This record gives sequence, C-alpha cells and structure tokens, in this order.
Amino acid sequence: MTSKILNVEGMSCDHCKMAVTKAVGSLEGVESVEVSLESNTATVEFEESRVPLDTIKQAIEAQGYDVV
Ligand SMILES: [Cu+2]
Repeated sequence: MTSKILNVEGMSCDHCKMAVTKAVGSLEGVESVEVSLESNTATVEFEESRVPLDTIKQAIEAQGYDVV
C-alpha cells in the first residue's frame, strides 16, 4: 500500500471536497482518500500496481481541480 499527499488547487467548499473524494474513492485500487480544505490536500492510500498515481491525478483534474 502506498500513501501519498497530493496538493490540490481550486477546492473551496464541501462540494469540492465531496467531488474529489468521490472521484478518487471510486477508482479501483484506492483504499482510502482524505481531503482537507484547510491544507488543500488529498491524502490517498492506494495499490500502485492496480492504480497508477497519474490515474488518481487525472481523476481529480477531470473534476476541474489542479494537482500541483
Ligand atoms: Cu466547492
């Protein structure tokens, strides 16, 4: 299991938090996702062999946010 803290730009409210949480959480191979509006981060636990980090980033970006 890999744990990564991603810096996400553009999240401003609970809707954003939910959108990112849902998008990442629904990916095959993602064990858990914890989004913080305070620190603009998404902490993701995932199986790197099943879901590459790029796929997680793309899922967030597809919701309209930037991963920096
Ligand atoms: Cu929002």
